[in-house]
Amino acid sequence: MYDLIGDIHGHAGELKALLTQLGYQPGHSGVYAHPERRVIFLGDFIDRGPQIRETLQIARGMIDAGHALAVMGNHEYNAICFHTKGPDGKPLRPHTDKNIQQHSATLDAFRDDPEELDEYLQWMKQLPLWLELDEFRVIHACWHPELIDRVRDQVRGNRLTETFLHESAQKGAEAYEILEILLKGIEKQLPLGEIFRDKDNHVRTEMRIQWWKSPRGLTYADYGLGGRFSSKPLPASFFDTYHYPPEAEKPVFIGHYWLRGEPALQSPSVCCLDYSVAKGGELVAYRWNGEQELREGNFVRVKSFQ
Ligand SMILES: [Mn+2]
Repeated sequence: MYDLIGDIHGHAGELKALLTQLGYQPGHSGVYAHPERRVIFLGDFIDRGPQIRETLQIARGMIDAGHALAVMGNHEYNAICFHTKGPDGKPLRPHTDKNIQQHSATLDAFRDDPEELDEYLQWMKQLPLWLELDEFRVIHACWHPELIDRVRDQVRGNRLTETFLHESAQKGAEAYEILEILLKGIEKQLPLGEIFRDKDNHVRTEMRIQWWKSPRGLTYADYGLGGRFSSKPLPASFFDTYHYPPEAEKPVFIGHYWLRGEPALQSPSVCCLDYSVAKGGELVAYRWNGEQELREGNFVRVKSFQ
């Protein structure tokens, strides 16, 4: 049986508290383990938080010892690109002020040991982009069967190859567009004149969407994520947008969306476990006991120590 754990972002204290609450205990080697259960981490181990090295140490220790699995988050992907040079000698992710700032907590955490960071980056590179188990699916931001098939065809599996990584860093390339969706979610361009303000009050013309809902009959407010949207109905041009059916044969677990408040299912078949521990929220797990129908009673939570 599995316990799925959402985005940690360097909050190792909360991670240890959550593991303890779930019945995992550190063994002789200090690796957390449970006699009957394994953890699945949903990605985004790094950036933002105060204990990034310890978070990586705990997660990697559990994975290496067979007590956990994990998928890659967009922060791991960004870090890999930040520290990998292209054929022109420039980093795949430009070292702009914004990109440095987003990654600064991790850079600071490894300031005195760049070799250790290097080793973790190699480890991050081989994290699967998704997991398909017999009973459920796991991905950081968006389960999209057609795009997953395309990646699988190109990389012959579920992990980044050097070729795919380099292609994915070229804006506009197929690999770029695919990884954007799988690791960051689906964004839709709004019709002309339709704008909204995000949480930082910036005017935006693209809306991140709730891909677990069919857009037909919904308003912008029903369908958008991460902002205050109008209560006007969505235009017909949105109706053919991909959605994961609520009656899908397998549930999907995701992280990524900085949710707040009382944990709840996104749909009968989609469960997001990112409750913003790095912004004063909670670190949340879903305790999966073999059920095909997800239950809201199965969330386990630890409040942010901030
Ligand atoms: Mn994320």
